[in-house]
Amino acid sequence: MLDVNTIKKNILNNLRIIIAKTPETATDMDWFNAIAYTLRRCLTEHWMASTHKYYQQDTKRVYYLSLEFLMGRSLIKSMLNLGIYEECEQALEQLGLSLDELAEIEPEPALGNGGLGRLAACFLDSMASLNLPGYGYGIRYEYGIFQQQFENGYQVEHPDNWLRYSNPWEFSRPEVLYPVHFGGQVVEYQDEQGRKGYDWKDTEEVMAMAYDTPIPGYATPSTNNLRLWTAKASRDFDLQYFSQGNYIKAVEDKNHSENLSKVLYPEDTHQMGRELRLRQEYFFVSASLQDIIRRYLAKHDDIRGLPDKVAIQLNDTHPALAIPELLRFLLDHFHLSWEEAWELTVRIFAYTNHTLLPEALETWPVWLFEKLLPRHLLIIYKINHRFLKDVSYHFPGDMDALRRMSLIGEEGEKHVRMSHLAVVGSHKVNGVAQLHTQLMKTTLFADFDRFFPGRIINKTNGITPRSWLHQANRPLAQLITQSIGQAWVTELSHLKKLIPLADEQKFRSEFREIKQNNKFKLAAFIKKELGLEINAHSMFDVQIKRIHEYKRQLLNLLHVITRYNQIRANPNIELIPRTVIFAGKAAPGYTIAKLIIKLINSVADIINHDPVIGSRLKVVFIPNYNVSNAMRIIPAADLSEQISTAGMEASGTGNMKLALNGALTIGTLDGANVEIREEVGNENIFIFGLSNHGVTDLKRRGYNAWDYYRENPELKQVLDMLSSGYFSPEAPSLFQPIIDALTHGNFMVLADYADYILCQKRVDELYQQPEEWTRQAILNVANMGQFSSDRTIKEYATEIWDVKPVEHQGFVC
Ligand code: 26W
Repeated sequence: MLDVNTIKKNILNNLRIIIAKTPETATDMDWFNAIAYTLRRCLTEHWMASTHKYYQQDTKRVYYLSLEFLMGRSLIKSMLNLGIYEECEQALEQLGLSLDELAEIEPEPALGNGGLGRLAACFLDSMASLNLPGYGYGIRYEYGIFQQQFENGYQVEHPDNWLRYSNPWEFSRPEVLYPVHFGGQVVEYQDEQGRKGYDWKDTEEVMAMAYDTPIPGYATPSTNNLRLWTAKASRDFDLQYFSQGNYIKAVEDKNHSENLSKVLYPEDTHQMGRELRLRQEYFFVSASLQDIIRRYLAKHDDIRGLPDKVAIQLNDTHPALAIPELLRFLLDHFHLSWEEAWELTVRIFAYTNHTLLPEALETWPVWLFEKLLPRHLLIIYKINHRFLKDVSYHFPGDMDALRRMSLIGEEGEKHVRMSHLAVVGSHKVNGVAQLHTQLMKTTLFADFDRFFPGRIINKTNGITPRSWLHQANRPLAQLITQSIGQAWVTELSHLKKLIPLADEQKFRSEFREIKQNNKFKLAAFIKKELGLEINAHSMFDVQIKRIHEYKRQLLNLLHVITRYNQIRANPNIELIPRTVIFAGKAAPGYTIAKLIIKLINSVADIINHDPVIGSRLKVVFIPNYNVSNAMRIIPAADLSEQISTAGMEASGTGNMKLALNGALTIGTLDGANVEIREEVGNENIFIFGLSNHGVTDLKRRGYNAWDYYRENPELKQVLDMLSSGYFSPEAPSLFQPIIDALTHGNFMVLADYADYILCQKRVDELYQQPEEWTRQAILNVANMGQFSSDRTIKEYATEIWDVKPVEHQGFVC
């Protein structure tokens, strides 16, 4: 294990030898890199030992294919996982450096939009920590999710050039290079034995080059690999123009191919149908499969054994092209029969669904497939043909079932339904929370559940306690460790031992003091970044997530305005002071979501400057929500807003992070909230609003928003203020589209308003009793064991992947 002196020596050495600077001339970035290289050396030792072990033991491996990985920063995480955080802190102190300040230098790799990408990062952490041989595969986008700034209250997107100062955690692998083909045509031929075959030719070629990032487990030498692909122009391609003497054209085309991995698409929950996106999907899937098969064949000669050594998880449908791509390899390169190839494929793949929203379901026009991936289209047709034959055999005469279940949709322009492809080509399909899975089985995939009984299963999401408590909330982590030992970091169910402590006054006051300190820290950050003074003793009421109508930031805002009106109507009213904190990005093309941001900022502007209101109510929108900001905000939250329209949030994972850090939840019975309530008990959570059944019923009966408007004077007042331009005096009709969305929309905001306001009253009442509030907050922490991603990953490993942990020897360094 590294001691303080060795760490110091290594840092100084790295500064000289790798960075070529002296301590006198080193910038903060230089110091950061020198420290990163010190840690990296140790990570690499473990990494190579792990890789060696996997080869030696010829273990089955799992490959997590995801177009998004929201990893967050690595510096502190590496120190904690290696168990040398204190040593590093001391070493830096002796060098006259501050770890906290240097950690802020690291650009955050933000290669994801939100929940789906962050889940992938938590899963990688759990796989490594559980000693499972799990590899991530994705794209090394040159630009991650855009950086959000506000100009005049409007969201403005800026490019996220995260690689500008190079990235000390990655290893480029110029030798790991695969060709990926697009376009061309398919020619049918017969071989000498008279068997039919297909030749995909005249294609354009792009090269995929690997970059590897070690993923260390916690308190184990087990270290896995995240392999991200970058697009490189193919040599062949260049030569064609060079040989014609057209140098400039050759260079232009090089750019064209390399654009493939340029930028992450910033839409979640809205499929845009852009050609470049489909190219990205195929690019990373094809390179990953070539790599997986190469690794397998290095040790085995019979491709038929592949499912014994390989499990592939599809993170949503974005990598679903892996199914026809594997079939193509097996058929066209290994010349297996269709039956054999299909059997292997289904045994290898499993698919996770993350959303039921129809606008988020991926479909691609058949013409685009024909143009980019003609061989894959033929394969998909064949899968479909055989599948529908089976369906008509099992459901004779049910023509409508055939239409509904087909991999090809015929409404409008003919399109490939990626979710149907993923369901048919996988042996297991999972939802991400109980309610979500149940809805998958009864609505979106009802036909498939009948046809493939037992294929659709639930795997409730989880979060890694290493990032979301041990790292993000060091003081609380320390208090917990002092009280119940440190086993909770890898066995989160141990938190149950905190239950009796909730009744001890001393523990409660220590717990409360930590929360208060976290709030002071967040208040200082807000002051520094936004110049806004907030009352750190007020209730921190937090809603942090992508801006989306179904997540209902607007419902939260209607409550804020209602409170504002209450204070204005009765300036001496004694109300629990609140600071309502928002953070989240809107997709650049999602007009109404962007207007919601503007509205929050406009409301904040009026409320925060109203002298009548004082410190009783403040609204803060923290810009550029990302993993680093989440780690600042979550430990300071008192109240967690999880208020989506019931049935619409697949799971949510922010709900788990906030509860794990001692916030109480106000929420609807949606996603994992349902299970959080089961764990913490109905008396320790604020549930309000329509249930999923309530929503469906109301939709069936007909939802008339204006009824709620007419019948509720408080609501009427709020909506009238919005439509009369109270919050936008310079442009009175600015927020009219929001009124329209609220009154015509599908999200039942007004139907839940009254109950939400009542529920918020109960929140206030409880907050007035700090001892009882703290007791409930502790019980929330104590009962979050279920939501560790370790639990989730163990379930995947046994019920879907059939992979087992690998024994490791002790730490190498
Ligand atoms: C094709 C455009 C697109 C891109 C991303 C559509 C949909 C997505 C994701 C599936 C959206 C997403 O991140 N879903 C979230 O997944 C989390 C992890 O399972 C859940 O906790 C969230 O409830 C769900 O919204």
